[in-house]
Amino acid sequence: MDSTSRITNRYLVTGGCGFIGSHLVDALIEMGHQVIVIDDLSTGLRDNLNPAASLIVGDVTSYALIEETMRHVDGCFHLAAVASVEKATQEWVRCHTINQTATINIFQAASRQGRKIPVVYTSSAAVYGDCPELPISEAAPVNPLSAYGVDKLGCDQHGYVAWAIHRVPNVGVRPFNIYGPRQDPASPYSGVISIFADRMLRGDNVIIFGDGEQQRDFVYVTDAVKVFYTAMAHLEQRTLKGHEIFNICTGKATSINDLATNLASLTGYTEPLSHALPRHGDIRLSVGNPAKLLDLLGLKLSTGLRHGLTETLGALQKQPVLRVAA
Ligand code: NAD
Ligand code: UD2
Repeated sequence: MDSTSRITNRYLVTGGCGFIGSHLVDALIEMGHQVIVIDDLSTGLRDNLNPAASLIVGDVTSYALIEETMRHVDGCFHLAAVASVEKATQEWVRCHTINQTATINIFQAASRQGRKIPVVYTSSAAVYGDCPELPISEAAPVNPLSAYGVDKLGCDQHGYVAWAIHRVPNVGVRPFNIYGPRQDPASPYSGVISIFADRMLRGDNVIIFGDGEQQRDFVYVTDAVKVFYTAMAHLEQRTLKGHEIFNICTGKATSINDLATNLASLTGYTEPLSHALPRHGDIRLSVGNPAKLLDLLGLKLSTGLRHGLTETLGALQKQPVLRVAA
């Protein structure tokens, strides 16, 4: 499956109305594939979804729904989750069901079709916790610091079982910090870039949790989705082992203080930046090693932070609510 392929496949994308999922759906449709989305619209938006995709408004924790839908597809990209570390702390049991049990639903349904359905599912860099090895490779020790990270690690372990026992070929991707258009700035649980960008454009107060010297590896969303569909292509061509894990990262570290300074210069924001207590379970240094992405998938995620921030700001400024506020 690549942009030059003439084969049309039908894919299930869970969470396809969300931030990353909707960009993945765009890319799949652009390549000529058919897409069915399951999304409960809890954080995703109908408006994010490419009109060529079919939407089932439903819950990935429903096994019956997943099994029925899986009958009609050639492959599955599983992104639906509660993506906020903070929210998964507050709603522990509910988020466990969505973030881990639903992934087992996907694997079991994929194993029960006539042909085993390949799955690319979404783990997270949160599985590494405060990792002693920097930059963090996929072989680094795992030590999640939050319920969210524990559940994502559980997905990886079930991914192993899905192949080793049930012969479902699968890849787990561990995104570091993804940003770009459609990351909802209105939610307090959104990513730091969309929150800071939105608040600076409005002239509102920006809060840095902790001293701001925590570091993140920021990846532009259209780079991130390349990893999903390239991994699927390799599963289909059987050029990977039946269970593999890939970081989605650039290898470049940016502190939250530097991010704020960068965004302030792009938006002309001159207000002083406030600080508040660090978040519970906040990882100090999160920077990935992209070597395996290059070695096995031939991918280098190269959109520079400044370019990505400029694109993100441009998209935010086009949103109607901001035009009214301006
Ligand atoms: P998002 O909140 O925009 O997307 C998640 C989507 O899943 C939303 O459309 C939401 O409505 C849907 N969803 C949630 N619960 C559901 C349920 N029970 N049934 C059906 N649909 C449901 O978040 P995102 O940033 O696009 O995250 C996508 C995936 O990537 C998630 O698995 C997340 O954990 C993972 N991830 C994201 C990042 C990041 O930096 N954004 C980093 C690491 C991992
Ligand atoms: C991101 C993902 C999460 C997970 C993890 C992987 C989002 C929303 N979450 O969590 O799904 O996979 O990466 O490790 O993308 N911050 C501020 N001020 C704010 C908001 C955030 O200082 O207003 C800080 C925050 O304390 C953290 C950093 O910015 O140190 C990044 O926060 P985030 O919520 O964007 O993402 P993170 O790394 O907690």
